[in-house]
Amino acid sequence: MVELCAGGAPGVSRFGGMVDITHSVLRELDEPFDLTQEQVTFFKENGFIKLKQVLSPDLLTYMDQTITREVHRLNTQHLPLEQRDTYGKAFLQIMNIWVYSPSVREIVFSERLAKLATDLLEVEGVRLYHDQALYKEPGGGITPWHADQYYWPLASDRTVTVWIPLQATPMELGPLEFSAGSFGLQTGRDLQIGDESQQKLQDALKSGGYRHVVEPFELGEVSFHLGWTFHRAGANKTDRMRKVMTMIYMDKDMRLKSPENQNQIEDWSRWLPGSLIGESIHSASNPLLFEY
Ligand SMILES: O=C(O)CCC(=O)C(=O)O
Repeated sequence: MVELCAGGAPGVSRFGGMVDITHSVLRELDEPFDLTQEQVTFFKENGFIKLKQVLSPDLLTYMDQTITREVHRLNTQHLPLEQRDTYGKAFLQIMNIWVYSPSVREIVFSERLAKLATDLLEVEGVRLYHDQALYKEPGGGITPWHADQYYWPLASDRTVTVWIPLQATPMELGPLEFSAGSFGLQTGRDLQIGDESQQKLQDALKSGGYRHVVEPFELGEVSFHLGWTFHRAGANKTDRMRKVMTMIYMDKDMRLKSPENQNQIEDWSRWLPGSLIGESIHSASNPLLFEY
């Protein structure tokens, strides 16, 4: 593995040559990664997609070091796992890290990933809703079934999350699982993450006949899922942390809708400050990350 050096200083590549690691990995963040028409169609039909070899091992090493440092610095959850509720056991959740760290900002502002989001949503461009690191601790519990958009006061369904595991993620580490095509299901859209959403949605998705996609993630593989696609994750049965970074994107012309629950009221003031109901969102908290 390449030795990483801070601030663009030279490092030693696996082939023994001197390379400017930081600059070359950061370049990859902005280089385009093109999709096939089949991949766009798959996403449209299933509401999620898993894409292999989107990020190189060297870039992931850099992202792991950069993001994990901030997760440890910003984490405020110190209760033992057994004293937390189901949501609290699922992961350490550190949100909008780009605001606190210029290095994380460069990662979150990746044009490669924002263009992928734009192409999958089939829109002209995307803004950031917020980022979040989701670190499932050793022995951490399941992430219950849910749809993210329950939390968001956003007027259209043109929203997508990129889920980026910072290591290869075998089954025992708790990879993200999807219910293919479930973005059309209306049942359960009013449920926040918890024991009730897990139980009710498990039954509803099973009786609706949706395919449950449960697979490991290779190193470099990422997934994208729509805001209304139901998803979950298994427990972390290992003694290692499951490290994941996510970014939530929305159509660049997204409008704010009237909030429909308390969580949406809180998200409005937290992630969409100054935005007005019925108007398009363009605050400094929601930067435009890619546009054709
Ligand atoms: O990482 C997890 O366990 C859950 C992720 C998730 O729900 C999401 O990214 O929307």
